[in-house]
Amino acid sequence: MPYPFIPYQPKILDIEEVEKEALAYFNNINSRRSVREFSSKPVSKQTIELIIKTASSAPSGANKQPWHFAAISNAALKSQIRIAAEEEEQRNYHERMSEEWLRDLEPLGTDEHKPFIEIAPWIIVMFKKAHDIVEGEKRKNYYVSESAGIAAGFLISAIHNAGLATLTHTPSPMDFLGKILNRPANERAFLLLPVGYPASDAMVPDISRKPLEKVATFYE
Ligand code: IYR
Repeated sequence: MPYPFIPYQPKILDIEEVEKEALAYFNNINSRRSVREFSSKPVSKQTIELIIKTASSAPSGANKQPWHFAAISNAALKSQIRIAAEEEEQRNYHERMSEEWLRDLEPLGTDEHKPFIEIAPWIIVMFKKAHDIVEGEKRKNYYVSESAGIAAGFLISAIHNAGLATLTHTPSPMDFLGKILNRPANERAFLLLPVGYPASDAMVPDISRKPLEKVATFYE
């Protein structure tokens, strides 16, 4: 059965206004940095709900919205997650990662210690759903990684736009997150994102973005 179709009538801006908006959004998003040092200053649940609703408005294959967001402020759970994440990262940094990978990460100064998981007032664990279970039956999802990746992008931009900081942390393999959070088997943990204010003395590496000519080709 087709959906009923409804008019889509966003406010139409003229060319100059479009340019202005594009520039303002670029300036906003381009000031975002991945932050590893957080303040423990509280962030309201309402803010987290709005950020997740923004992420969940992302496009997805056949509009299946194949994701789930676990938002955790509970200190005991955050501590349990930190311990398990650091155990995986200990093995990643000291056994599993190749020399090339370690060399690539060295300038960023990352290591197996992840205090931000406990310090940030919230962590959001994003799960992707390979399939859904509807009334006990398996229903297919499509382009699951692409869809979840797009939603993660929306999530990160919503966090930044609200004046907060985050980091895409990947303590792989991440199966421990589904276990600790008691998630169903069709959900696979995908990213862990601490959310909060950056620490007042937070430092970030002085990296630069590739110039436009390196990342885009125009065919006019
Ligand atoms: N999962 C580790 C390692 C790591 C990997 C990449 I690629 C990064 O850009 C940063 C870290 C961690 O989260 O520390």
